[in-house]
Amino acid sequence: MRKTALLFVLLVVLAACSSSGSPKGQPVTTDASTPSEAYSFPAEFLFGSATAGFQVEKGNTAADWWVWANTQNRIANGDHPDRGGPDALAHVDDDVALLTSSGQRVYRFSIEWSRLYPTREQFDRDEPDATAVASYSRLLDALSLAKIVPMVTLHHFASPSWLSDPTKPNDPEAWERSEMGALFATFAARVATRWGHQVDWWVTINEPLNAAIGGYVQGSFPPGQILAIDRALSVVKATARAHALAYDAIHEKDTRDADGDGRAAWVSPALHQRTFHPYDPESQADKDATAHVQGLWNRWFADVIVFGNWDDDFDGKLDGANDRTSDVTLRGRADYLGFNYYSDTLVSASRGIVLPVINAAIYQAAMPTERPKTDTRWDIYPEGMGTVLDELKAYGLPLFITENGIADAVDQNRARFVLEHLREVSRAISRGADVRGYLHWSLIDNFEWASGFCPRFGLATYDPDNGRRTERASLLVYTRVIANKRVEQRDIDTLPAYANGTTCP
Ligand code: IFM
Repeated sequence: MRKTALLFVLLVVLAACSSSGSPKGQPVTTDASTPSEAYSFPAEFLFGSATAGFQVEKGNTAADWWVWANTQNRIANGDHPDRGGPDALAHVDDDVALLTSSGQRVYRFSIEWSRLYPTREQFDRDEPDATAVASYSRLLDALSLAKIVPMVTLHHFASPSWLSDPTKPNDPEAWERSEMGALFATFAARVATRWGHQVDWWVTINEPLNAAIGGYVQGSFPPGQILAIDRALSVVKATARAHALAYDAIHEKDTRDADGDGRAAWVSPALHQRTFHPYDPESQADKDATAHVQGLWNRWFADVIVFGNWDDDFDGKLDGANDRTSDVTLRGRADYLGFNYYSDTLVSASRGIVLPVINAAIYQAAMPTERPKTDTRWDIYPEGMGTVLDELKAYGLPLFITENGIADAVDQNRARFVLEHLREVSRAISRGADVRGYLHWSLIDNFEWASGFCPRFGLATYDPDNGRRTERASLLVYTRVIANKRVEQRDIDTLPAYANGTTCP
């Protein structure tokens, strides 16, 4: 980290140490001369961080992503999850120590289907891999001992290779297989049966739309298809149905209230919410396209699982022959809405690759805006956090920010990024959003899918030779927010302005 940035971070920490309590959202005076606006959080608000199994574990040879990572040219720089990752299952105590020392009270991670059941035979006989069971039990026990609330994801992009064979891209694999949803629900039921006494917070499927786009539109995820729009849409539909099945399965099996809040299971997908703006703000066609894409991206899935409203042709209306409203097999399948927020999107009706069905081209990186960029060239846009919270508030459910973070290898922007996004969360709470928690992505640097190890999202990093963890300076800033349960405007003002990140593929 640069010396000047380190100095600023130290100043922030010292300033935070000297601050005093204030009512929510009220300006406070922390010393005689310097008034500072404070953005506070409810006492029970859960601060934490998130990871995902395939991104932090090693040796998951039964995952489709492992096969994919072994395929030439699929991962940037020839990276491979087994060469140089944080090896989380071998460093449970180290990671729990990171959580504990920073005061984090919730940790989201995934229990990997393919690690638990590496073969179809083991799945059919319900004979989970003993080492995998022991590893996840050890993690859950360590979290329980440290009084850290676990949030378990059941599908985070990776599928068992016995259900998803990336070497057969033209066959229906993974969510395209008719049996996948029911098998996923069986898996969910088994995990809930085994660990439900320790887990109340469940994420069924992570970012179902991103997985479909990655696999069938951009070709960066298995099965590597490009512009296969119909297949992408059928995958989105399959994941919505699979979520509903898994929701029911978890509720049937997890009847034990681990944290004593009166509810045994809180179940949601982790949606990926974004803000959207017209590429050309003067163009009516771009504005119309933006409204359409925003509705599909931010609301299609939530409308299905909350209201049972099924927009089969993705036209943004419920008037088609196969559209349905209030479908009892789908509605009411969310106890909270978990969502990931990272950045903004530009939408054009005519410029670039106009995709069928949505009739628009979308831009999410290296956008021609004035905003500062992350290492992955995403816009830094904290205001968007407030926008998506206001949008989701309309569903009338508790909200949980299941991911928010920044690729920032030199940690020059992360402290400001965390504070400014949390300021928006606090403001949204003041406007009436029922936000239960915030998870930073990520606890530790990890394998960023097709981009390999270049993007560094961690509050902490690690030595690839021995796995030793090192906290980044921004984690100290997050630690102070957690301790004080508030963000001070003065702390934000003390930090250096954002600098554009270095480029990762
Ligand atoms: O690393 C990913 C994660 O797996 C899903 N949400 C976005 C993160 C950053 O790209």
